[in-house]
Amino acid sequence: MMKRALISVSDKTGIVEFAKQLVDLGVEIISTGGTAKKLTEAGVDVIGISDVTGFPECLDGRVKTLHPNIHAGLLAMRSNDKHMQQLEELQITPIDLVVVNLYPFKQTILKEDVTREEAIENIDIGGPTMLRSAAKNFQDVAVVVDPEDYHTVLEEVAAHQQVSDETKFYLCSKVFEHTAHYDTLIAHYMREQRQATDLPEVMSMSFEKVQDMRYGENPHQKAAFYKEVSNTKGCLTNAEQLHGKALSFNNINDTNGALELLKEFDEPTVVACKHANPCGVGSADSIYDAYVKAYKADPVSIYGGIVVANREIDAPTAEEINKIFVEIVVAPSYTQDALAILKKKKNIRVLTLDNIMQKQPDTAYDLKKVSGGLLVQTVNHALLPEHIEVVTKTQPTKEQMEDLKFAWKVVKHVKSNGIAIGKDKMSMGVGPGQVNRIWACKQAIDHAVEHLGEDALKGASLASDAFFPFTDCVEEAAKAGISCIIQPGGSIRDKASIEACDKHGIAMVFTGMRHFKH
Ligand code: 93A
Repeated sequence: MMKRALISVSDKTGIVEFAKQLVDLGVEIISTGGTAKKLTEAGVDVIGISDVTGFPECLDGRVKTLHPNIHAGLLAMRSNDKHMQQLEELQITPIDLVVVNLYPFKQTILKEDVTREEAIENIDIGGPTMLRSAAKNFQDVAVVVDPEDYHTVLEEVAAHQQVSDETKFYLCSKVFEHTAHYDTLIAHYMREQRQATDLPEVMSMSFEKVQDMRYGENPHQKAAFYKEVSNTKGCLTNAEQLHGKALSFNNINDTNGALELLKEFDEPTVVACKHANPCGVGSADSIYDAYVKAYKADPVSIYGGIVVANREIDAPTAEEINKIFVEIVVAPSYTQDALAILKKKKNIRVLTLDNIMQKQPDTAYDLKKVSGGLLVQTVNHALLPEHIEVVTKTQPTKEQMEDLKFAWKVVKHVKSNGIAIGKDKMSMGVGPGQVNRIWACKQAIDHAVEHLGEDALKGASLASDAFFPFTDCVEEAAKAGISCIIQPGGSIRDKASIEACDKHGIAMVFTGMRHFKH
């Protein structure tokens, strides 16, 4: 039978109504400062917490409920005679229901210009302690951390004068999830405050659900999309969808890949992606020209693909996009006309993303789940080291150097083994995800020849995400007319590759940095 409830909430939504109904059901209510005030003002009878603890709330509220009269009342097992006898001796009344939600730590740290003091003051100590005490004793105590559950509790108490075992257990598991998440946020905040770049002994990151998805990578897999609590500026989790069906699991993964590549470019750029690999990339003075380049680079694969742009999309660009079927478009904004044009197509998904150029902070992690474990690394923000070295007799021209850097940016975001070819700020061919470098190379060349013609590669630049183990890629590049190569170097056969380049008059640059992406 439910006799006594303790209510102490920061988020006071619905609390008056809930408390009133509890009182009507014969439950007596204990409450802390602000909550007690609110309830009393609304005409609800409450017992002040100090009347139970025999102690004033002190230290500006830092100590309100941290008292054995509260915690013994929560932790005593009703089925344990010794426990119940001790409560009697100590004149402590058992508490049957705890309704607590915590100081708004998350909302506080997400505020602009929040001070450390303010954040720390919003670390709730007494609240989680009560939640945990009550949840540990779930067989006897119902514990509510989410206002969404008030309704269920009231219904059950109204019907049976108590909360069912099943509901109590459900509420208990919800509490431990909640307090774990709360503590994780605090731990994460502290790491950020000390700008920690080391990898912690335990990975206690936690994520909040953005949405359930209809299915995962395949229709028979369940899936949901979660977001980090902080550090999400410029991330897809913050995009706003203006048109079309909800994004699927694969849509999100692929769009994320496209955005990561887009963030490498400052000038107006469009990236077209398929299955998280770029199929067309173009940079130009206008977003229209950038799109045309990205399209021309591979007018076949872009079909049903993802297009991301780092400038506002205008009407002419929208008209171009609409000529084919594109699944997703993401841009910082759209002109009204452009949006109206894109919206004409039912099946396109149109999203805006503020801060589209913003990268994650250097303290962010890149996580890869493996069976039974997690691989964690810092994000790959590096592009090129300060000094790169031309290792051949032939030197690249200034324009070729630009092309090399362009191809290098693209290849960084191609699945390994990856090769990317570029010319005049346009990707020409991409060879992604091959188990053998020469295949990636041949594929990139074939790709270019197929879409742009035999002569297109004359004077183009080729980038390889990792070193050439043999001279075969240089030979293929030479046959295709490629004039410059950029690659990390570092193979025991580098000398042979350099000689092959010299033989063909190709300029080659060693970066000393590789960009595997598996
Ligand atoms: O400062 S606390 O960590 N110390 C406590 O003893 C304590 N007891 C409850 N915070 C404490 N609370 C929290 O106060 C609750 O979790 C709740 O969020 C808040 C309600 O305070 P009030 O009723 O004064 O508005």
